[in-house]
Amino acid sequence: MVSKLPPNQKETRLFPVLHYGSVPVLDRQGWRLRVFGEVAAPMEWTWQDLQAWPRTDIVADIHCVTGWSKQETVWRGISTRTLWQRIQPGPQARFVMVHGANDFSANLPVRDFLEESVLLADEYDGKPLTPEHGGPLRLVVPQLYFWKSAKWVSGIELMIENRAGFWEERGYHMRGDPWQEERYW
Ligand SMILES: Nc1nc2c(c(=O)[nH]1)N[C@H]1C(S)=C(S)[C@@H](COP(=O)(O)O)O[C@H]1N2
Ligand SMILES: [Mo]
Repeated sequence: MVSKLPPNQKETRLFPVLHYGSVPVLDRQGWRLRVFGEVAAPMEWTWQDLQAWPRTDIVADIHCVTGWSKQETVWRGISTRTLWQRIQPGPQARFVMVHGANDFSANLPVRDFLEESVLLADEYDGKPLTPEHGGPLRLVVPQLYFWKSAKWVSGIELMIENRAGFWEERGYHMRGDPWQEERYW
């Protein structure tokens, strides 16, 4: 059965590739995931380190603010809740800035970041995530417009106060709930 779409979205069966700038070439050897900001101690992990972490599978509909939605996309990766257990978040951390390549960033409330189905995904549809879709690692936040799902993630910054990310600075919504049509602000 096909689920309902948020207002003013159309289903696509393709998987459009959308981003600012060019696809970065990231080798897994030199890659690092850093957590910094409002944490007891900044931390970082190599690609090798992350291989020992448990994986979670999700099936989710994704919604791009430009109007396409793709239903039942299949992802595997690390639950943001797993990451959260491995860091020491400051008691005042309320927002997260996810940093990707080409100075991309996206801000979201900690509550959205820690929703059950939010992943740091390294597989799409049973295969390693391709560079154009954000490989080696991207965020997938199915409950918000897809621009919050930063590709080529290398950093996660915990924040006390909210701050606008890349598209948010250019007028996109600070939260981006597709069911409320939070496109711009
Ligand atoms: N690093 C980075 N991540 C990004 C973007 C970007 O420009 N840079 N664009 C966002 C937008 S607007 C969308 S719709 C999705 C598209 O992901 P896809 O190319 O895998 O469909 O990536 C999001 N993540
Ligand atoms: Mo988008």
